[in-house]
Amino acid sequence: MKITGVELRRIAMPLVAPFRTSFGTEHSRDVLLVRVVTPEAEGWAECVAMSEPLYSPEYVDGAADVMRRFMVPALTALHHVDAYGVGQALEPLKGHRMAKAALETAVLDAQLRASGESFARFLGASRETVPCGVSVGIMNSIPELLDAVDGYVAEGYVRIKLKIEPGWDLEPVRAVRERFGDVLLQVDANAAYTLTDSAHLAGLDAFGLLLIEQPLADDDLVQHAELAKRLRTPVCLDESIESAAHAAAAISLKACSVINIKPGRVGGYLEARRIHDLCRANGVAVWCGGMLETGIGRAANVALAALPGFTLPGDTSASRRYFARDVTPPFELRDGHLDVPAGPGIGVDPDPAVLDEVTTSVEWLAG
Ligand code: NPG
Repeated sequence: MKITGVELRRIAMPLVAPFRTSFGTEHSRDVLLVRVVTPEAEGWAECVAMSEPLYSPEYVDGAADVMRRFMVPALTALHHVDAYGVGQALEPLKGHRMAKAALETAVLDAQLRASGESFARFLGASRETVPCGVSVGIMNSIPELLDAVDGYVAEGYVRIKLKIEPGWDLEPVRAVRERFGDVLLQVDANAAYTLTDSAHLAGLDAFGLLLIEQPLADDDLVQHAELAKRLRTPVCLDESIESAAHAAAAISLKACSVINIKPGRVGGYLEARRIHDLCRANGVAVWCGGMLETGIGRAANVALAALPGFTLPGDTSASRRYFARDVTPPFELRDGHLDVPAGPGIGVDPDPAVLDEVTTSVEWLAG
C-alpha cells in the first residue's frame, strides 16, 4: 500500500464520571484519532496518550507533534508500506510508542480491511467473546466506593480492579472483599509506592487478590523483584513494560508473574503479540489493559484480549462505563463478556455524525 495521506482528528469525549488515579483525575478524554488513507482502503486508530504526561512521558499534543513532524513524513515517503514496515520505518525515532502504535494500528486496519481479514484472526485470537473487568477509581469515601462496585457487579463485570495509593489501600480493599465475597479482585497502584512500603503492602495478602499492579516506579525492575519475594500477592507490571525486551528482562529477574499488555504503551499490536507469545512460553499470565478508549481503540483491544495467553479478564469494559455516547456503535456487556468484532480490520466504523459533533480539530497531512 502507498499512503495517500493521514488525518489527525482530535475529539472531546466527556467521561460519565471522573476517574481518579494516584497521579490525577480525568474528567474528559482529549482523544487523537488517526485515519490513514490508501488507494485500497482507509484505516482508523486511536492514540492513547493522555492530555498530560502523568501516566507516562507521552501526552496528546506531543503525540500529534511527533506524528506531524517526523512519523507521517517517514511513512508517506515509502512507496509501499504495511504494518510491519511501519515499525521498521519509525524504529530510528526514539520513544513515542503511543504515537507509533496509533500509526501502525491505522495502517494495519487499512491493510486488513483491504484483504477482508479481522484483527482477531490476524492476531491469532482463539475466542469469540472475552470476559471483562472494570477499573474503579479512587473515591472520596468507602460507601461511595461500595456503591460504585455494587453497580458494576450488578452489570455483570467478572473482575473488579481498585485503584490504590498510600492512604487508600487496605481499608477499601477490605471493605470490597467483605461486601462482595469471592469476587475476582485486584489492585493498581500506578507506581505510587516504594520498597520501604513492602510490609504495609503485605497487608494486602490477606484479601486473596489476583494481583497488585505496578506498585513501584516504572524503571525499578530490580526493586519489583525484591518486592515480589516479600508478597504473596502476585506482582503485575504495567508502566515498566514498554517492549518485549522489557518483558524478557522482567521475567528473567522475576520482577513479576503477570503482565498487563496495553498496545499503545508498547508501540502497537505487533509488539503486544510478541509480549503475549513470550509470556505464554514462560508461563506468565497476561491481560489486556485499558486507557479509557473509545470504540475505535476498544475494538482492537477486544481482539487482542481474545488471544489464548490472555488468561485474566481485561480492563475492556463496555462503552457506557466511559461515555454517554461512543463514536462507534457501543460495546455492550453480555453476561460479563464483550463480543470480539469479526468484520474486516478493527470491525467497527465511527459514526460520521457523532464524530463531527465531538471533533475539536482536523488536520490533513498529505502524502
Ligand atoms: O478501563 O480503560 C479503562 C481504564 C483502565 O485503570 C485503567 N487505566 O493505569 O491502567 C491504568 C489506567 C489509566 C487510566 C492509565 C487513565 C492512564 C490514564
